Amino acid sequence: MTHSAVNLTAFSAEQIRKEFPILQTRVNGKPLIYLDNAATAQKPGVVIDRMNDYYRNENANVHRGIHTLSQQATTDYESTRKKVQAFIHAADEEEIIFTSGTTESINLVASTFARTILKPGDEILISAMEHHSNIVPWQMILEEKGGVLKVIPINDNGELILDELDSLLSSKTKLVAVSHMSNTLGTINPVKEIIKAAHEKGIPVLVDAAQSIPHFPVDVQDLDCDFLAFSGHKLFGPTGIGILYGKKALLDTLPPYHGGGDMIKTVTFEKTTYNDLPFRLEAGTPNIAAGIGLGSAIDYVNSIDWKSAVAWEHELLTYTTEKMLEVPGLRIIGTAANKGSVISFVMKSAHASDIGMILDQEGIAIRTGHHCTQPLMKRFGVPATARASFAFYNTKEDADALIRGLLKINDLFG
Ligand code: C6P
Repeated sequence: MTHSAVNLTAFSAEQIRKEFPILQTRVNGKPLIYLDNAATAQKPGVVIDRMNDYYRNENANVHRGIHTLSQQATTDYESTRKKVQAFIHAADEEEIIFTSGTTESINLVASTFARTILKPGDEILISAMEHHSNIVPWQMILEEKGGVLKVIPINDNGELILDELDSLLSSKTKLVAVSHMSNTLGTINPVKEIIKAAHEKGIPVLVDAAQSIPHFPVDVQDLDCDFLAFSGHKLFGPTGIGILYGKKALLDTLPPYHGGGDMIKTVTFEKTTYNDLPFRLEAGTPNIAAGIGLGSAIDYVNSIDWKSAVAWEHELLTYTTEKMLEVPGLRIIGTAANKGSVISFVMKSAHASDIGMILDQEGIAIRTGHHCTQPLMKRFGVPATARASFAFYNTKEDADALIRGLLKINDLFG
């Protein structure tokens, strides 16, 4: 992705951050500096207000009621499906399935698609940098079916070693599941290339877009992915709502996921017939407020200058990386050539949890630990890292405060 053509002076993170109420607050007596966006992003006021408005003025169940409020709630909730379709450029509205988040989206594919097709000895291919959500559901179904998990290795920069892809894609491979952007390393993976290679052998691909979706445009038709999963809460929307995109031809073949209301056409004690897509895969009352909130978050993201936002995050990444490399004893884990705005690091002077605690006293929120990527920690020979992750509302002043905090840690522990 090129960033040079964008006029960054016209993009004002200072202006944008005013729209996020929590970014005006103080933590431990200091102005909040929020650098834990990979865990969850903050929500603009419009999203919070929209959800409040639903509960105050519109609250009703969806898809069921003939009364005005239910009709209104259904229209508003379903409008999010259309917004998501446009946002990721899906060919059909029925390809958008509401779930509770990335984790549930992946589990849905494991419980339906993988459960149907896997035979003993079959393989699922993932990568060495996957989040536990894109490892464990596959392990569970492979254990049940007697299959094998295969892993694309990574180099010391945290980039996939794609030379090995061809030999890893065998006649036994039934699915490839790979992250678009690593939550721990920031690496942006060449998923389009992986999808092309897998498709040449007739193998479908699931993309874990939990981290990519808030940072750059994702076009499912351009990628040609078969499934794609993401969470609303990382896209400046609420928790409890996520998306599974699937190609219609594939989704049509899936058995139901959960049984219950909304996913049926007719029920008798002898036999149940199932609803059409997308409802067949969405049993029970959904998280209506969160669905409506996600629609509002997509409207919000569509209203900002996306190209400049992408470029600004890249600028923040470069700026912060350069300054961090000047901090004595600090090592960055994840130095891929193509990286999103996530920086994992370790320090000689302090353990990751100490780094997190000292920064917290300064009002700076980062994440510490294994980031739900324990195999990746093992690969890099570290028990944990500290991780600063940026969104377009972060500023260079935020980065400067982080660096001051890290230097203070060296003074305290060094
Ligand atoms: N990563 C992080 O701090 P859920 O929890 O379902 O919204 O998302 C799971 C998930 C799946 N894949 C990737 C690449 C992710 O980064 C995450 C969530 C957060 O890194 C919380 S562990």
